[in-house]
Amino acid sequence: MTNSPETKKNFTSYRTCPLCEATCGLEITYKNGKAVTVKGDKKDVFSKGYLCPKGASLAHLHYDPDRLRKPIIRQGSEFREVSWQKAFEHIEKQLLPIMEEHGPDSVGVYLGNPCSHTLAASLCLPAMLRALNSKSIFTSSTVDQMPKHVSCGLMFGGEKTIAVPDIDRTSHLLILGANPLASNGSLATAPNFPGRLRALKKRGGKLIVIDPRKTETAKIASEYISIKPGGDIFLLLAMTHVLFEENLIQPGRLASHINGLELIQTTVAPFTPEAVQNSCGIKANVIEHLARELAAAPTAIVYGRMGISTVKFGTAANWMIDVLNVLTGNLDRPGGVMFPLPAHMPRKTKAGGRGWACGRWKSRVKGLPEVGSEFPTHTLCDEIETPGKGQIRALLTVAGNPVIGLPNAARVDKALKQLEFMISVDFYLNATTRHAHVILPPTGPLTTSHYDVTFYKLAVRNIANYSSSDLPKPSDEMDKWEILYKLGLLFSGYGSKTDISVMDDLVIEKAVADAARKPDSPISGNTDKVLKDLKQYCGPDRMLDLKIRTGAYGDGFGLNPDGLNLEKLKTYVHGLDLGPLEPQIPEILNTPSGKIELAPEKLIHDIKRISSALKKPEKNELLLIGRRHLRTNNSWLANIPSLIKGPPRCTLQIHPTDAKHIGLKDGQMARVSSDTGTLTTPIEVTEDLRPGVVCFPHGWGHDLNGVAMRVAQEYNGINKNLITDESDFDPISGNSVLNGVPVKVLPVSV
Ligand SMILES: Nc1nc2c(c(=O)[nH]1)N[C@H]1C(S)=C(S)[C@@H](COP(=O)(O)OP(=O)(O)OC[C@H]3O[C@@H](n4cnc5c(=O)[nH]c(N)nc54)[C@H](O)[C@@H]3O)O[C@H]1N2
Ligand SMILES: Nc1nc2c(c(=O)[nH]1)N[C@H]1C(S)=C(S)[C@@H](COP(=O)(O)OP(=O)(O)OC[C@H]3O[C@@H](n4cnc5c(=O)[nH]c(N)nc54)[C@H](O)[C@@H]3O)O[C@H]1N2
Ligand code: SF4
Ligand SMILES: [Mo]
Repeated sequence: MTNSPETKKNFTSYRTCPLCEATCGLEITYKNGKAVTVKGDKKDVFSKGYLCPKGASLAHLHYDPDRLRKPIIRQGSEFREVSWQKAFEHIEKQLLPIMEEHGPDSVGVYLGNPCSHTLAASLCLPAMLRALNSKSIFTSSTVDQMPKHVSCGLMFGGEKTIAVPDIDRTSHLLILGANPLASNGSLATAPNFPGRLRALKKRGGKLIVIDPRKTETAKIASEYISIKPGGDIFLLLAMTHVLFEENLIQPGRLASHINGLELIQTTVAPFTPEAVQNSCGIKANVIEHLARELAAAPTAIVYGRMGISTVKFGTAANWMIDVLNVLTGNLDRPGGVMFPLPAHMPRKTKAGGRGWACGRWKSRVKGLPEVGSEFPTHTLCDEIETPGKGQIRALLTVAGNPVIGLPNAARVDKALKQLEFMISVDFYLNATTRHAHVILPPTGPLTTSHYDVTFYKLAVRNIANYSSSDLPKPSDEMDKWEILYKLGLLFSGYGSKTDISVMDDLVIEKAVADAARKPDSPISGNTDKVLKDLKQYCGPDRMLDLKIRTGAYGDGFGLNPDGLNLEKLKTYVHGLDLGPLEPQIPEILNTPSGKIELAPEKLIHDIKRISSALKKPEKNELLLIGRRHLRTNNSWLANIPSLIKGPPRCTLQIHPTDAKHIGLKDGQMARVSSDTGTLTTPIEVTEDLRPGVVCFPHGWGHDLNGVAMRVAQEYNGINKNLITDESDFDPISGNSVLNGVPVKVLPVSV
């Protein structure tokens, strides 16, 4: 059975699920040219048959009648279908004069989460952005994982040099603020994360979960420890303190590859377990026991995600997590946290490099530093609302729903309304895209090729798996890369009639030239032949072939005949297992010193802010945290009936003591308010929460005028970001605070 687009009607295909970070293999059966069943691919080298309800619904997404297939243009509040040519002509007519008159920065871009989940966006967005040349770039990273990029940038010299938990070989896993049983894992690509956690326990390992809520993951843990929202930085500093205090520092092989050990010791000195216990809500003796057990384990991992990133000290918490991994000798060793080496990247062969920098330019209105070549999303509205040179007058959103995903959503909604022009590359008419003047829908998930550029770089094994499109793309649909390149051509002044192949050729020529310039490149001096060899593909497939062939396992365009290329990879329909992760320090380090910078100045400087927070008197307030459900994907899978069914999930969870104190009973309606806004929601009383903490999911609130997602609109959910506060953020990364938001809860009658 091949995995290429089939002309026959009845067949089975094997492809990777693009919906979350886990990259599960799917087995899809087609009858009469239509996908009828989606199962887990038992032969998939990575997921081995596992799938979750979202993966099982992929065909529903593909055939969803509300999913847009053709471009639509808005006139007033009405959208009408137009041809692709008309849509691009419209953009040319409306957008180019804005760019010409006000400069490229007047066009803002918001890139949403699924941009990391498609081959086309991963490989073709950069060229489109280069063509636009705007500094007004925003992405969902600053309501998510930006703190991790910053801490890794500063410590290892690369924002994408992220060490992932080697969960299959560890004996001790300490999880802070992640709930992989619902999320399937993040910055840790591991299909069947739940199964891998159970296997860890079965082989005698220990799983500890630290979270303000006794989550699904906490419930299968060996030990669950409840923490105050935002308290992780104090806990982590104190654990490090204990390691020094009790002579438990044992970096092992890493000892000769680290800078800043003494500075870390003096930095953590004041953070004794006794000093922090009130601020993190964990007793001093428990903190000591956590540190001692971590140091004693033969192999161990400290791993944290959303719950430690979307808080006031998110960057510092991510930093201290890796400091703990280094000090216990667990960074870059099997069973600890390790750096993947995916097929589409070359192996770095020499320690050291240019390092990582941020703040190279500042935002116009608030003077906020650029981080990772983007500005924090919390300042997007400032840039749209504030007149002056460089004001954002037009916006392009690609696979994003900022009206639901960003804090102070009501302000975002209002700001988008005032734009002179807005384009959305998206296949739903949703809370955000209803503001667009043109929506350009990419083809569905079964008519496009796939390879996880982002997530194989974060996978707990080195894996490569390519999926061709299962079905031929209908002639009147466009793939995302084609849309992006067409926009790129428009931005470069080529005109709406110019063929996509013009941009495609320009992009591959640049990519080949760049690849040839890299140290140890297998193709230097050989670029003409390479370009000829790449001719069999176009778009992202061609980029991927180049990356794989010049990558760590590649054929080097003939230099290493047994090596990998896309053609070969295609024959591994169940994926290619390139083996367990291997140590890569020091070569992988890109810091100017060639060492791990344990104590970067920016982060040491942040200790002042942390110390003053430690000294602040406690307020008696309820703190709001978030939760994810296995059958959601942020805001956007809510139109799939099989994912939406069941008891209502959009409830405010509250501890019985707090409920009693407020006078609320299970099922009653409550009004939740913050400095930003108010929402009304049913209450769910549960002992799973820590007293003083309430919990509400994000991603809801589709029932807005103009949305065309019939299933989602009927669901009685409300947008949590009506009450989160865009002015609260971690200044180091610009990341928004979405967990630990102070709120008041009252019965609705009051
Ligand atoms: N089913 C499903 N899967 C998803 C998604 C989805 O929407 N639905 N979204 C995907 C995306 S975009 C992402 S980024 C990942 C996120 O992946 P995860 O981070 O694993 O997911 P969350 O459920 O947000 O887990 C965060 C946890 O942090 C806890 N928490 C809150 N505040 C604190 C705190 O101050 N300290 C500590 N220690 N814990 C805290 C919360 O209770 C929660 O259990 O999930 C991805 N997978
Ligand atoms: N309060 C609170 N807010 C949060 C979070 C939280 O935990 N709490 N989580 C945050 C996190 S981690 C994230 S990642 C963000 C997510 O926020 P966003 O990334 O802004 O939006 P999503 O809700 O993921 O919606 C994705 C959009 O992409 C479209 N889409 C899906 N697939 C494709 C595709 O292949 N191509 C194109 N062109 N479009 C596609 C969908 O129709 C939808 O409009 O939300 C953040 N917001
Ligand atoms: S866990 Fe993620 S990748 Fe696997 S089937 Fe579910 S949504 Fe798809
Ligand atoms: Mo995310």
